Amino acid sequence: MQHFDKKIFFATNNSNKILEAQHVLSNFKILVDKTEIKKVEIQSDTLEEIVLYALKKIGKTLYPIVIEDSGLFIEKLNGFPGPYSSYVYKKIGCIGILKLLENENERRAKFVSIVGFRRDRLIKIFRGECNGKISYKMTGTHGFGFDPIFIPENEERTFAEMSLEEKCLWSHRGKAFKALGNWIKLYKYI
Ligand code: ITT
Repeated sequence: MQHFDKKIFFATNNSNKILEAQHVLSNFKILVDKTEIKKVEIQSDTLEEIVLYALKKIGKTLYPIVIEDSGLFIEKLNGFPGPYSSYVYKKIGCIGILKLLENENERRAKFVSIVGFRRDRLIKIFRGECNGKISYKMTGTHGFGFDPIFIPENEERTFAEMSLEEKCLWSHRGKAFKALGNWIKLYKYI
């Protein structure tokens, strides 16, 4: 049985995000629980703005809340889909992205994750990035979203071919939640 000292509440509809956050934060003895609090999502060109707006909308809370906004930024497509990744994934999926990059050798891309923390009036933002490239075909069955077409730097496998533990070592979300964990540990904020 794992022992947890602290607990934070994650406002998200994406259960994979909760699993990944829990994996990273268990190293800091922090338990992650889902909350029914809604993440109000505005459309914006920056993930930071989306996260800050949502954190402000949550209002003052006694317990610590986190939210996260992430996106896939493809170099050749001038950063598309970026902050619109969720919508684009629902509309065209991995196959649609592969089509947009058909016959294209410049396939560099990066995932970005912005994690927002709020407790009472205190708001903090953490950023994680993962450079890589878009594969030529979908491979792997793990993970979610664009995992089957994203190959992180210094790897030959897509995120979808890795275990959750391996993905979190390199991933944007892994880095952002690790930064949150380190900050909580340092300042004993919860
Ligand atoms: P919440 O807003 O409720 O947290 P969401 O899935 O809608 O959940 P985002 O608005 O942050 O999350 O959308 C980011 C999208 O980018 C997500 O739906 C995926 O399609 C894609 N994405 C982000 N991180 C990813 C990852 O680690 N692996 C694969 N795709 C990812």
